[in-house]
Amino acid sequence: MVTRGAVFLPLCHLAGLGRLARNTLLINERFGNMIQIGAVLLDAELQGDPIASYEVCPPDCSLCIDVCPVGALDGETVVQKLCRPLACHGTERGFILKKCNRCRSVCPHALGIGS
Ligand code: B12
Ligand code: SF4
Ligand code: SF4
Repeated sequence: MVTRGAVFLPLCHLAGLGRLARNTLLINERFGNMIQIGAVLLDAELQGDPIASYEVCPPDCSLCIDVCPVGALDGETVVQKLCRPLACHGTERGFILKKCNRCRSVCPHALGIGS
């Protein structure tokens, strides 16, 4: 199982696991964006699910962009330098604290589309 070394979101999209939303996170129809992604490397060829085509972001929704305290989102990407100190805060003792995940929790699809 790997969590680094591959950029998951485009791979997940191509594997049919969901769509990328304006908050730059993957939304799965059933589980929303509250999914932790991992990968297992295999030397077998597997059949992916069809690429997801459901709508994830209503045209007029910008809740995630508006809620970001550091203005890191523009609807297409995230400015890592602005987000990282909040999303991935390192303590003096070497622990990582997630001080912010507002763009994730504010989303009406956080727990699934239509949930
Ligand atoms: C570095 C990293 C960060 C950085 C930078 C984020 C970023 N988007 O680059 C920081 C520290 C800011 C960060 C923050 C957070 N992250 Co983060 N992060 C990662 C990590 C380790 C690598 C991503 C990376 O390399 N980005 C660098 C470049 C490539 O990103 P980019 O140029 O913006 O490209 C992205 C998009 O443009 C798009 N993209 C690019 N090319 C293409 C092509 C196609 C065809 C498509 C469809 C898409 C696409 O996907 C790219 C990858 O994100 C991944 C895990 C992984 N191994 O992938 C988790 C990951 C993306 N993070 C995750 C999460 C949950 C968060 C936070 C919510 C953490 C929190 N506080 O709880 C915040 C959210 C901030 C946000 N709105 O994005 C989850 C997302 C789960 C999901 N449902 O989507 C992941 C997948 C971790 C996991 N194991 O589940 N993260
Ligand atoms: S995790 Fe917080 S700081 Fe980072 S993009 Fe989301 S709302 Fe902005
Ligand atoms: S808050 Fe609105 S714009 Fe942002 S990801 Fe969720 S549905 Fe899309």
